[in-house]
Amino acid sequence: MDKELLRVYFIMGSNNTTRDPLTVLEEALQGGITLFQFREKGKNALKGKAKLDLAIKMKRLCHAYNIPFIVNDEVDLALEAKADGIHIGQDDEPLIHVKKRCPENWIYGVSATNELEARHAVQDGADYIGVGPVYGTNTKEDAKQPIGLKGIAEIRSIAGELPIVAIGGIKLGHVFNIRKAGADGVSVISGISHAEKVRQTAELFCNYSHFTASYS
Ligand code: TZP
Ligand code: MG
Repeated sequence: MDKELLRVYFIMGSNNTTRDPLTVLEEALQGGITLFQFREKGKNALKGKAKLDLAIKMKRLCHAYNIPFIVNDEVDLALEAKADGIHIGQDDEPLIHVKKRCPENWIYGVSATNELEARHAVQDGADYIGVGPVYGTNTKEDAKQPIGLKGIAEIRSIAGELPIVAIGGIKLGHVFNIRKAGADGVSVISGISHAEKVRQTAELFCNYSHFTASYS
């Protein structure tokens, strides 16, 4: 995959905002996010048809802005919504199984917290690795201990040329150091979805991440 897609990877489900999730997504798209992941889980998450309907609406919105639409964890939902890719965690169906029942041209992302998990993701043919949590986060209830910038740098050296994106507690002020530590971009939930001005905040994440890339 083109690692530029990871520059500002926005992730959201309906419970990551008190506003209309489609409005929030559209503002983030207007701000220039480069990839989107639908992550509908946790308290008050939608189920069944309501979840699929929102996924399809979000995919259409992403496509109107030429941005790929990725689904978190749920392979069947990703297939039904005709997504562009899937992101799986360490507790989900293994990547090699997932790849057998999904299109070859999809984007396949895997989460890794340490070097061993990163090594497996590379061996299993991930297109990118989501690395974290880098900082503390309130968004994911079962988040592991933060790995910091050092954790990013360690996984960068394992991943070789494979694109990596940092996740977990990322705010605008972190972007420079995260890129310097070797990540190709930032994955952000609350830093964008809870922002008072979503479009402007997404735009700033894009500018900061772009600036760091050209500086380093
Ligand atoms: N995986 C590791 S941390 C995290 C996920 C899904 C949550 C990130 O959310 P936020 O609000 O950007 O800290
Ligand atoms: Mg998962």
